[in-house]
Formats: sequence, C-alpha cells, structure tokens
Amino acid sequence: MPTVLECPPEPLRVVVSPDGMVDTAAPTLVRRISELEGLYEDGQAWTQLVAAGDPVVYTVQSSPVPEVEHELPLSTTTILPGTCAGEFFMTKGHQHVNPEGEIYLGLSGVGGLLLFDGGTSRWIDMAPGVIGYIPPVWAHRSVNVGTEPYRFLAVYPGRAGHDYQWVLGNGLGLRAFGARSGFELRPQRALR
Ligand code: PAN
Ligand code: ZN
Repeated sequence: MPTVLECPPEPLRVVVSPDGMVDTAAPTLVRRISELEGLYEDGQAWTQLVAAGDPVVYTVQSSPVPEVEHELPLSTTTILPGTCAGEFFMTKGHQHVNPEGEIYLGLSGVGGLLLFDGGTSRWIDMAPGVIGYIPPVWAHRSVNVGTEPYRFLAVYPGRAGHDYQWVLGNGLGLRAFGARSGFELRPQRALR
C-alpha cells in the first residue's frame, strides 16, 4: 500500500454509496495478475493468464489519512470475480510489520477473509454488513468467492506497515477453489 503523505488538516467525511464506492480523491492502486507471481497454486495457469491480457485482479482505493503512527487509515478493496485454474481471485496477503489489529467491513459481493498465524488457518465468510476482525500477528488475505465484485472497507493503525515477503514464503495455509457448493478450502501444497 502506498503511503499518502498529505495529512488532512480537518476531520474527514467519506461517503460510502450503496454500491460500496467510497467518495475520496485519494489514489487507487491497481493489481494485475502479473503482480501476483508465486501466489497461485498453478504457476502454468498463472503464466497463461498473464499472456492472455494480464487481467486486473483487485484495486485498492485509499483515503487521505496517512500511514503514520497515531493515524487510522482506511481503504476499500475491490476484488473482481475470476479464477486462476479454479483458484479464486485474491489479494497478495500480508502481515503487519508492527503487530497491530485491523477491522474489515463487507460492502458488496461475497468473499472470505483468510488468516494464518504460522500454525493455524482461519476463514471468515464476508458479505455486506459483516465485520471481520484481524488480530495482531495474523497474516491475512481476501478472496472473492462470488460472481460479482467483492468490496470491503479496511481500517488499520497507521503504524501497522505491510510485509508481503512472509506470505510469499509461508502462504496462508489454505486455498479457496470453486466447487459445486460455491467454494471449498484446500490445504496448500508445499510452496516452491
Ligand atoms: C488491506 C489490504 C488490501 C490489499 O487494506 O492492504 O485489501 O491487500 P494486500 O495489501 O494484501 O495486497 C489491509 O489489510 N491493510 O492492512
Ligand atoms: Zn492488513
């Protein structure tokens, strides 16, 4: 996540419209599948998707609140519907550099919040109006398990920081694949 340096001098009013769009002039980060190397189980299918148009997997719209100590930044993430060889589109996933908790609120679509503390994995079903709490030290990733965009609000301490390397090396323990019942969670195979 980019650090937004300009600190708002005034309290902030942010409008969340019924379809989940947040009204803020802050920048939007776009993550294409080419930026998610090494994260999907099927590396060959990932290569094919990159070659076949490199689709956008998710976007993150931040707010003008800076990622610095004492501040409480917020952002919305929108994960588009799709799969890589049956594995649902998802965020990179990260651990907070400083052990800080975080709150997610589902805004639209259906998804899941996958958490991993290095030994145990947990899955929280997310939908509009559902709050997911991420305790400190738990790595976390979001997954769109539906057919519409899945969007959620995230609120986290400005000093949290984001470590993506740990998830690359350790994964999240589980992977979400399409199934007849909607989705199923499978244990991750050994990471390369
Ligand atoms: C979220 C995430 C956002 C994108 O705001 O940063 O959903 O996911 P990745 O950062 O894993 O690409 C959050 O958890 N912030 O701490
Ligand atoms: Zn986080």
